[in-house]
Amino acid sequence: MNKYFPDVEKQISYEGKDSNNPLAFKYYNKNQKVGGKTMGEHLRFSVAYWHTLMGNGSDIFGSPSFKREWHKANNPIDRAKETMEAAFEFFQKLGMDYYCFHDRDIAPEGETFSQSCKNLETLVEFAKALQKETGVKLLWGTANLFNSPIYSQGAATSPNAHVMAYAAAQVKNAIDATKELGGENYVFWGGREGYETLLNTDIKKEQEQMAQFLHMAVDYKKKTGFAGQFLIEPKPCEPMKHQYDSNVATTLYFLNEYDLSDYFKLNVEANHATLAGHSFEHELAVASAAGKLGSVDANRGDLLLGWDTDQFPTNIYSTTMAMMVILNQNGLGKGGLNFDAKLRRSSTDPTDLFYAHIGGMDSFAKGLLIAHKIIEDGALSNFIKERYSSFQSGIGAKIVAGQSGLEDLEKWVLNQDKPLLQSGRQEMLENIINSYIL
Ligand code: XLS
Ligand code: NI
Ligand code: NI
Repeated sequence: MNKYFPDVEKQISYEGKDSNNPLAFKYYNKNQKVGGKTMGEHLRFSVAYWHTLMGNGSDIFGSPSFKREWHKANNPIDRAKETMEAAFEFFQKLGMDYYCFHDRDIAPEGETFSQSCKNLETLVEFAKALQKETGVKLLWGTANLFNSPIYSQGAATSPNAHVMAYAAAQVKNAIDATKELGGENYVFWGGREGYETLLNTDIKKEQEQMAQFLHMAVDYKKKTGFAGQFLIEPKPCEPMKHQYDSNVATTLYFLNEYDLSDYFKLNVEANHATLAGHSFEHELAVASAAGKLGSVDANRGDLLLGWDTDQFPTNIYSTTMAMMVILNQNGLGKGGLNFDAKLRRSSTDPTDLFYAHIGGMDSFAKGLLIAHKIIEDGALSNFIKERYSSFQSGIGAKIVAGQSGLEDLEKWVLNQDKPLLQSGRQEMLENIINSYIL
């Protein structure tokens, strides 16, 4: 396929860090072994269909600015098919193994619900053939439950039962589409599941609805034998003021509270972490500590802008910290690193999509190499182990074993001198990290 990206003639290749070819990888060398796995297996990169294929450069103040041959056909089905052809040409030229979509990205909404379902079926068939031809796979599918005006007061958490039912029917079809295409995961992102004002909202009722909605999805997954992993993607706000899955810890609590924990993992997005007032690595680490880090939406925000700018990741410090969490939990399993990221409105050419993804992939590849070395050398883990070593023997071991209560501890303390505190050595450790990065 060579139609929509004529400026990129052949597949992007790895040329090493001294190359000055802007259309080559400097660090991402797919088959290079890092520890026991190849870079490709570690990183499992994915293209986000909505930004990369559907993005047109418009924002709330401005009209479309991108030139896209695949957006030109008048008939919506023809346009969707051409967009998908462009997608697979892009995936192949980039050497990308995975992609992700919303139902309404790949197939246009019809006049009626049943027409929308038919459109989706048509495009799923089309995608299936292209996946077979190219070997590109679906990392995850999802339903767009935020664009249509009917969802303006929530989808699963709408005050209107008909709307909740409509969202459920849409999710059923999106799960079917994901299953048909061999999707390895299915994502729930609740952009409209939240509220604007307490004056018209029953929080408890809405959260119960959301739980019930997710239980219905779990039942359907069991019934149909869909083997993909269900993922929830937390975000604190935007488009709603308060979103129920506001960060990792809140989402973990919600899953436990409503007996959903066994069926879900989390899809952690960098820019959602920072919007929640956390760092990307904090959210990854909290999810990982609970055994629930399933996949990642790899992007970055801008700390000077208070919204989801969805920029391509370029910060090596951040990718290093992220890859340390991922390597320490032995990878993402079925998950991957999905570039939920978009070009700036002024980056108007299709070739800019290549520069953006190459930069993101190289940043994570470099982060992987650095994180692997830090872990292999025990540069942090030895220090951390030593820092908690007082729990390995004596009174510490007794506490861990649950063998002492408050009274025993008081008795023990009364016979001791004051505790001796050791330095946390933060600055020294920061220097160590820099010595690996620089
Ligand atoms: C929006 C979300 C969205 C999800 C998929 O902020 O990141 O794109 O990843 O619905
Ligand atoms: Ni996302
Ligand atoms: Ni986002």
